[in-house]
Amino acid sequence: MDGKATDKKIIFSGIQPSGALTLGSYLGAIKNWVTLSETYDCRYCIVDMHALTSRQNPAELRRRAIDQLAQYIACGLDPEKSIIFIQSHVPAHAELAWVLNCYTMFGELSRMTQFKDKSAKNTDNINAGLFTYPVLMAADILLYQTDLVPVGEDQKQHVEICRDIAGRFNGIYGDVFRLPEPFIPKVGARIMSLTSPESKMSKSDEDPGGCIYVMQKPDEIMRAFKRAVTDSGGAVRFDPVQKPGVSNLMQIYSAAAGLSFEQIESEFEGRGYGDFKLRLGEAVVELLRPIREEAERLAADRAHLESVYRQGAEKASRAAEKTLRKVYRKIGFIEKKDVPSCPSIRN
Ligand code: ATP
Ligand code: LTN
Repeated sequence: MDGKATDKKIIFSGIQPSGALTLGSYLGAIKNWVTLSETYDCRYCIVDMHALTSRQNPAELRRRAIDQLAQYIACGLDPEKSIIFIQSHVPAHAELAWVLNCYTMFGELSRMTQFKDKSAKNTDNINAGLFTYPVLMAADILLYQTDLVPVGEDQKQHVEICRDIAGRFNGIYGDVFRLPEPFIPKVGARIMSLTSPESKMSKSDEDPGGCIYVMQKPDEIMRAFKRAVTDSGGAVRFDPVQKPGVSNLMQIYSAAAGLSFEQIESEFEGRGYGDFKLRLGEAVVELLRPIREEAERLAADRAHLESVYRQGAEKASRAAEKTLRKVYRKIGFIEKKDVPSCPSIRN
């Protein structure tokens, strides 16, 4: 599991502990993580350093990171099979990010959609970290010689810039980094807000009614679906242009219940939106119930969670340091194995 101990493909992904996990991130990313972890060599990260790009309350950030760890496990990730860790525990991420900053162009970062969206929304805190966010993400991915990055559609551009940076670096120094591919689900890649289906369901959404959270209680989930925006005409039919609200709900139902759009259309033939929303709410409640219950149980066992993140950091560091050492050698840094202040893990 450390480095490239097997011939299995390497998977890396992460989520910021900047808010509660949403149904969007579950269906767009984590659900795939669980499936992939059965066959591949996976690293799943809680990217707390990325979360700093928006202002965080320190106590809340700490609590959310540990809760997110419990939720990863409750979703079906097994720390014995996958490396599960917290980004700030592995300093190689910050170190490689600095190096890669020097191989990333101002112009290409200026074109990133997420930077444009987030800086338009947070005009009082357009910090340099928000701008170089994709470089830290590239470091996350490249440190582990990752083959596949399971993410939602919105992160595709970040994986592309990561490939560009890696390709540029390899072009100068030879074959240092493996070029990763995004791995995006067919259904659930872009779940939209329940109240404004033109924008993505997002944990930083100002309207909490637009979001379903993994840890939300059944009655709140049912209420949120009941209030979800639908479209004119009463038919449950998949048509993202004419019927964006209903089509989004169908995406959720399809991903949650494992049904095709045709099966959903025929199930609700001649029935109204009310019936559909009720059934959808029940399906999502049943999907999330075991996750919520298991996460609550795990969150109470702090000692276990601590041992998971400690072991995760140790395994991740070993793999990450291997790549970082190679990078330092290539760019012309003097080996630090003889420098006493460097932790032993680095030697
Ligand atoms: P923020 O609002 O702070 O940007 P977010 O809710 O978009 O956060 P992220 O932490 O950025 O969530 O995303 C975690 C993972 O889940 C990413 O792989 C992302 O692509 C995926 N994801 C997030 N929201 C959705 C969504 N609505 N539909 C599908 N996938 C999603
Ligand atoms: N930018 C991602 C989070 C993220 C990530 C990563 C995803 C940070 N580093 C590495 C995949 C691989 C997001 O979800 N907003």
